[in-house]
Amino acid sequence: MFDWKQDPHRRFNPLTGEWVLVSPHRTQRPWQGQVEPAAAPPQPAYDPECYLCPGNPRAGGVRNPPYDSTFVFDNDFAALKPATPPDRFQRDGLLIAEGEPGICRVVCFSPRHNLTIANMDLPDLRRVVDVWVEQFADLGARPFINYVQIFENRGAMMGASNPHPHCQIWSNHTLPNEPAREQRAFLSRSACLLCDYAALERASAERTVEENDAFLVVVPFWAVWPFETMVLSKRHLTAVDQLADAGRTALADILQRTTARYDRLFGVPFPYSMGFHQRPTDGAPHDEWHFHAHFYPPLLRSATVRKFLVGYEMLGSPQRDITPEAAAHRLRQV
Ligand code: H2U
Ligand code: ZN
Repeated sequence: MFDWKQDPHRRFNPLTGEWVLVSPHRTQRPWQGQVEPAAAPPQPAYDPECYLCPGNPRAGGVRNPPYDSTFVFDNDFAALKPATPPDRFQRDGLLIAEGEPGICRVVCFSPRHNLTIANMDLPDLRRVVDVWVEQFADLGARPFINYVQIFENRGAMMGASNPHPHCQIWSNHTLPNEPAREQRAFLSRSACLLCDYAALERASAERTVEENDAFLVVVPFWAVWPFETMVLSKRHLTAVDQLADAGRTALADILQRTTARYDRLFGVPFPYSMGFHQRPTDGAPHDEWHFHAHFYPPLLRSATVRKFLVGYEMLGSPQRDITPEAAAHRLRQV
């Protein structure tokens, strides 16, 4: 058997059917542990220039209400529009296109410009979870919406346009690529893939980062990004709407503890893209789905050293140096 801590090996991602190359020998150099200064200056609680702050004008002249908790609005630059006809074009099986109707929204987590998930009050973050449930129900109930993707881009490094705490929701007619691949994986097994995976991770704890009554956070065995994590519901729930009162608070709690850990890792507000994967809203029960979230943070060695998926990774397979076990260990230590 190869040496997990020395030998190059590849690991299989059963959710996507893809392999990741792990080259642990490349991390032999000792960890320096340097903490570099934060890239972004501290933010004020209210920014008159921010298009998400209460009472401020947005693009197109709409003015935000003086909201004091959460605030949801239709994206002024929506990537999807509800009235698009879902027509299909096809030529010789090679040129294929489909009209894609949908709705895009923005959710402000708080009126305060300078908060993040990590430092919001737990009851306020719990309110955000309630909004996710409401939006999943509202958007998912529309006949032309079959998938609701809730996601957060945080930090300029991940393309977030604004530090004001917010997420986006894109909901549309067809299943996007990533959930479609996961759905194929869920359907290919008789037992739930992520119930089984969570049981394996709980038994070893090697890759565990956080845990509460309802959720487990691990650096997945097949993680591509250095400090990628997956938030798994311990019970088999198909979507956020199946969380009862305590479960919703537990979700807020686990997201808070995970992002706070990220922030402590390099002493900066940690950039990431995160989002939930859950059952499609096409009306079928989709009992195969297991509710979970993915955190994809780009940072590798410090606040300013990020990982790029380039070269071999674009043309061959993704690759990582630090093992998922070592990454989980580091995250547990901070
Ligand atoms: P990101 O920070 O993840 O880019 O999200 C901000 C979204 O806000 C983005 O999708 C929208 C952008 O289209 N937006 C508005 O809807 N109105 C505005 O006035 C500016 C930005
Ligand atoms: Zn703001």
